[in-house]
Amino acid sequence: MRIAKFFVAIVALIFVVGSAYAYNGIIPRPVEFEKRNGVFTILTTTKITHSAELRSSAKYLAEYLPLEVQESNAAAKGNIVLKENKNLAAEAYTLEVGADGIVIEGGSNAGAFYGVETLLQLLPAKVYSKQIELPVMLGACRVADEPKFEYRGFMLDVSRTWIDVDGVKHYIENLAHHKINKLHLHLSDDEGWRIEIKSHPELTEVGGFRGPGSPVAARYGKWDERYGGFYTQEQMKDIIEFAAVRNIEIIPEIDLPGHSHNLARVRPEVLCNFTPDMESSFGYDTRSALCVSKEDNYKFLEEVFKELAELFPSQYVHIGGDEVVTSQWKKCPDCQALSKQKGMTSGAQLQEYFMNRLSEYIVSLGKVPCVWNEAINAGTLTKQAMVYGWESVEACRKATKAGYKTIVMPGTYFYFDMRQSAREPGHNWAAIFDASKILKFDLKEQGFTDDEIKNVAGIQASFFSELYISHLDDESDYLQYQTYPRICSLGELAWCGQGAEWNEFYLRLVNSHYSRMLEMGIDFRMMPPVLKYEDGKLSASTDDNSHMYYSVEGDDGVYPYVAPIKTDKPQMYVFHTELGGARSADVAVDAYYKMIEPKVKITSSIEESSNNPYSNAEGYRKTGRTSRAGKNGDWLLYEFDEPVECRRMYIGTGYSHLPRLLFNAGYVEVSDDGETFRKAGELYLGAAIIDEPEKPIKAVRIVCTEDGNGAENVIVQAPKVYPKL
Ligand code: TNX
Repeated sequence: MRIAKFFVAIVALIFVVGSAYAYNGIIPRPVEFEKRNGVFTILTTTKITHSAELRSSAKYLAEYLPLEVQESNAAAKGNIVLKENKNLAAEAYTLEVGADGIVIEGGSNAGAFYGVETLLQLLPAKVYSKQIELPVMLGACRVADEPKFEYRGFMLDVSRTWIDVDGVKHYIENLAHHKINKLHLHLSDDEGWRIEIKSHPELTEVGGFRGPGSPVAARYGKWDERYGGFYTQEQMKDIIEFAAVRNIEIIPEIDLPGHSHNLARVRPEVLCNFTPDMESSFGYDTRSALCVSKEDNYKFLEEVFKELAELFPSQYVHIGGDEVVTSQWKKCPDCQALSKQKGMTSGAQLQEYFMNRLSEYIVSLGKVPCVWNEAINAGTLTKQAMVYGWESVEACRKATKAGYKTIVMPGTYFYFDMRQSAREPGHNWAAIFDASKILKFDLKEQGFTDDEIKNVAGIQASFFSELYISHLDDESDYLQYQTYPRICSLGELAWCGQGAEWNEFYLRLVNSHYSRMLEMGIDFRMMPPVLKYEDGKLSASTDDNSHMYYSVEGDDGVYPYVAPIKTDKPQMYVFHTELGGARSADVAVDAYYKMIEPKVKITSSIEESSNNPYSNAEGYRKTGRTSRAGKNGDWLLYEFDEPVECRRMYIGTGYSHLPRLLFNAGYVEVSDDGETFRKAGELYLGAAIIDEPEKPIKAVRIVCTEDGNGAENVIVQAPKVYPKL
């Protein structure tokens, strides 16, 4: 046993020493990297010289290195020289660091830009703070590099959670450091319209905000405040320019004809011609899909897209097409008449009629219409459209097979709103995965044939932000925590065409890239510490030079972890690591997470839904639902057969991971005899946590204090009961 362990340690050591400096820790790894003898010293007098075409990349470099920039074709010694080399592909570059200077040759300004990005990675991480002090010494080397995918994208949902101009710019800056070259902005959704349209100012003036005072109900948090924002066209031009300097193209999306609840609240005339049943939502019209039979809708959308096509230089315009509630069209006599007249038999065909009409218009503007993968389900969508495959690998393959140019981004590998391990925040509908899984994505291994691969236009990841808004006050930034280092893996995969072996990549990440990200101002996620309980001692370890901390159940303190903890109750301890703004998830031994399921009866002032009775939640496996939204004075009562002794009880409305379909506001009451109740706190995001109750709990009641919430009903969760440790 001992010998085996020793052997493993030696092999690991050889591995570490052998590969710690693979590619000099560059991410994404370059095609060729050769270390050479000698050094070059960048002095305060060193100049950046460039040919005329490369001015933008030269000036960009000077943002990071405080050096004079000079336009010149003479390759003077001792300088950093940027020149164009037409023999290289547009985004390809070579970078040579020699005793005489640094030469970057780019196929175009874009290639030179990536040469500059690689040069930054060769410098001390401090360079990313834009405050590096010269002189700086640099080891000689030669890099030759080019990307495999022309389209290396990332999508940011600025609708559910508003991200302002500076936030987007900061994000763009860091995407560029990872050699991503497309930023797809999800500019509209049910919860907000984020881009100014001059011919229809109401879209942003009204639809840019939700909550009190807006026809659009609050959602996912910030219930008591007017919440939102939008980009004026001037601001967007500024973002587009900022991105262009960093070789990033901004692709706008207006999500249609579904996900349009916001638009429908601002312009109710876009909806279908029937009066919906609004009893359960107290008169609030929750419909989200545009009517496809109204000519005025096409006229309106043409006005919108005409402005967008002029504003965004990108060749792509995304028109959405996901998750349309087609049942709305079934109730609309006009949509039904259209369907009949065209000989259609399904909602999918009606959707494609809509997408085709819009696509035709987009094409007439000289742009490529882009759609989510559902938009080809009926098989009638124009082949001029480009498909974004998100639902599954199969959906991506289906699009490529049908002959569509396709952006491959199945949620199982590329949705960075998925949680990174079982107990971290995030969605889980597609998968639970961390940065290591993305590197394993391989088109061939996923079954794509050579012909299908020809239609793969690129790779993209996305961050949908419905969970972001309720995390805004967290210490570390949720967006960055969810997306880094997963974006490091995305950059590696999209640039190199294939991922890397995780252990090798992880060394580049930990040994070189963590410190770069800290200087970039990224609050990234680190791998959780590994816990071991042996011989009455609980120990924690990490492999990334981070600092370990622990807390003890029932005690508010957080303590640095310095040595194994002697204890017979390892389940009392929760650990995490920190490094600057970076953080790992919390971890404890399994017993800490154990829950009990005491027999409970759930009743309410609101009638239960017949499909989802409250007994679902009593069974601890599924959720129940009310038959309508909650109003002031409504209550849910949880009565236990026997008083429950526990250290914590969580009673929640809404999804457990997503604040939706809940009591927006209210309080919780506890009883130890089932008769008399005392207030035990306010609801937070629809839920109550009762910590360290003094006596066993016989019953809990949550009381709603706000009318309606723009939803049709309320989800009733099973209680979560944590036993005493
Ligand atoms: C699916 S992806 C959606 C989004 C959600 C996301 C959550 C897509 C085209 N539609 O509306 O935010 O899942 O992961």
